[in-house]
Amino acid sequence: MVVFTVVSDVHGEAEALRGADAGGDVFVCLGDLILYLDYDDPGHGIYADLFGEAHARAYIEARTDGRFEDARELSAAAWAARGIIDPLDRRAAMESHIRRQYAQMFAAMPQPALMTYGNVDLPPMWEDFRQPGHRIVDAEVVEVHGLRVGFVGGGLVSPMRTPYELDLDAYAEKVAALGPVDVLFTHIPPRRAELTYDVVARRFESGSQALLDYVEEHQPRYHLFGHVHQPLQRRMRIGRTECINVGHFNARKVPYVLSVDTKEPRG
Ligand SMILES: [Mn+2]
Repeated sequence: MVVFTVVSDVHGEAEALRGADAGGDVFVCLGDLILYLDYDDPGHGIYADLFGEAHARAYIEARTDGRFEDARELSAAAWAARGIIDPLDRRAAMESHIRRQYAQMFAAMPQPALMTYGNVDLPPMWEDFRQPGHRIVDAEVVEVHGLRVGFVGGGLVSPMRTPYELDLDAYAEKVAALGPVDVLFTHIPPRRAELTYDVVARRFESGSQALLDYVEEHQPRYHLFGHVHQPLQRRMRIGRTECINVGHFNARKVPYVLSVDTKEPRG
């Protein structure tokens, strides 16, 4: 038996992250470490730090309504109001806030940990902040107590324009690189409405057809993912595969715990 403790969508929740590996054998983080906007508490996050809470509220409202053009205009106005006009200066200001968050997140991240990227992550920056016990795995299979455990990080292109979004082909290539596994860990779910619909945001989030095809073909025992903060269903069965959303760690503050029998034969 091996016990996985799994977090996803940590979004700045450093305090609860510290010690989140307690009681498990293997700690797994499925990404989204950064908090740009806090939909539950608009006073938190990089946008509020940069532009104030009122701006963060208006920006969240525009995005929630699907008014992405309005949201971009709000941002442009907020930068201008701060006197930061040059795109390079904007980038530098944003980057210093992101780096400050990453420093906190990686300091709190348990070690050892197996980690993959979310769509709200900047992969190149992880290299600057990872600690010796942080193993970053993406489009890769790791052997854990005799189990084949696969990882695919990142999200898919979306109107939200989050920082790590892949086109469908690039994502499918990463999935295809795995081959059969016992346990699959990804940031985004397979493309099934029950798993991708967010009942609070009232919209479909990204789900991957390539992941759904993979699960149907290879039938891993478990597929764990995050990304959809308030899903219509937290779990569902696809053939023999138990598909589980591990939950929005920023809100729940406890990891998902999965015990896997290591003696059961594969498939
Ligand atoms: Mn996400």
